Amino acid sequence: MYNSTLAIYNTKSQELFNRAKNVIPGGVNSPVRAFKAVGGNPVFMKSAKGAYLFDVDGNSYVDMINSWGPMILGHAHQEIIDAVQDALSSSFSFGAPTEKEVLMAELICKMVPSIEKVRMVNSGTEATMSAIRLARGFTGKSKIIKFEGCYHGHGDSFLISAGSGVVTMGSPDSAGVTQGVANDTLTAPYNNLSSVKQLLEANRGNVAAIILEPVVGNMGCVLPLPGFLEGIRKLCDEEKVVLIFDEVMTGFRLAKGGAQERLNVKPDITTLGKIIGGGMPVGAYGGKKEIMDYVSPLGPVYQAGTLSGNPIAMSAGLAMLNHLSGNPSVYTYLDKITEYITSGIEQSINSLGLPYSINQIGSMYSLFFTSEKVIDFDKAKTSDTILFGKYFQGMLKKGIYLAPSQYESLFISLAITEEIADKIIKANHLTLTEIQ
Ligand code: HOZ
Repeated sequence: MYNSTLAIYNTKSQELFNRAKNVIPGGVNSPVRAFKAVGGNPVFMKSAKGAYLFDVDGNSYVDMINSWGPMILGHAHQEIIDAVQDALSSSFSFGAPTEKEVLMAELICKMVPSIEKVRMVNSGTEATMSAIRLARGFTGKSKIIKFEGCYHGHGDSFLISAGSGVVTMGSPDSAGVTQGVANDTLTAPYNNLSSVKQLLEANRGNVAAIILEPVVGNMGCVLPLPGFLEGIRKLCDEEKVVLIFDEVMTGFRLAKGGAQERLNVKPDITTLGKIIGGGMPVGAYGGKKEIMDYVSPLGPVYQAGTLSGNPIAMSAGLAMLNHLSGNPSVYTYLDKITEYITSGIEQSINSLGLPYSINQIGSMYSLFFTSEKVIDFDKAKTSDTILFGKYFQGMLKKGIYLAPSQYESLFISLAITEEIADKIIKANHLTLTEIQ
């Protein structure tokens, strides 16, 4: 049977990682998974159910990342399995329109009212790349403003002062991005309205879009200060700039209608991913009709995809969104259980007199190894990442699987019961005691 007493070294995971390194760059298909920021070797997973991950060596872990967000109901939820199984025998892809795509678009527009029309794509990266092309096509302007430490996938335009894996790997400005592309990306510190004003003034008439995570998950979890999102909305209206909320992480997670519903600020375009696919590779971008009608075949902005609207992915996503829209108590529970966990951790921090801080909203949170209040990228970077690595390893040994980087948010799922939350709090307390 599975156990939580880990034999992390000389394991099947180690063996697989060694083989993987010969044939996959860094042994992984997404950089943060290589554990470079936390030491040790990645754990190779075999299966997952509910709140638990099971690795190839027979160890179990409470999952605190949930596939970086999508598994909000917990793993292998029966409603998603049934929907996918039901779809399988009707073929995996048509490259032609289906009813499920219509149902999906109708449901998204209902759940996120700022979206009047939506286009399905295959990942969050595709959604953000397409959204800025659309904003440029719609406005006829070329520059965009993004925020330091925000991450919008790996499109060239976004790999400037980027968070997530790029900062984890120490290269927030990626090699391979041309100077021309970099020149069109302006950056401002998050939560700093006056620097956005300055950028708009200095580039008047040239800024097509401002893109941001309304709640950041990619420099760890960072919340907008009161008035920040409202201020950005007002500036966009005054300067005729398209406001894009990247809700790939927060969409359907912080509320049925995402961060924009919870924080009551509406963007012109929203990008979505993760939860929208129920665990399958799906993304979407949508917004005001007048903007979305610029997308081909109606308008001049080209964007296409062989697997876009894939029937299996639509089935998984529809089951997920139907569950969330039909059960509003999901969000009350997620808020309550996450607050229970973070207040337990806070108690440990206070009782041990440690200089750490926690940011939390809904079912997203981060424990930062710094005494600074983390409101932007500079503050996030004051965290002691060596200590974070020890914390990560300590938690892993106790059967708790965290994001292997200080610069990522944790995502709590509905499968976390109070009993499991107590286990997480206890492991935190023991680990924080050990690593001092
Ligand atoms: N950079 C991604 C999360 N912000 C990591 C995705 C992954 O490794 O699966």
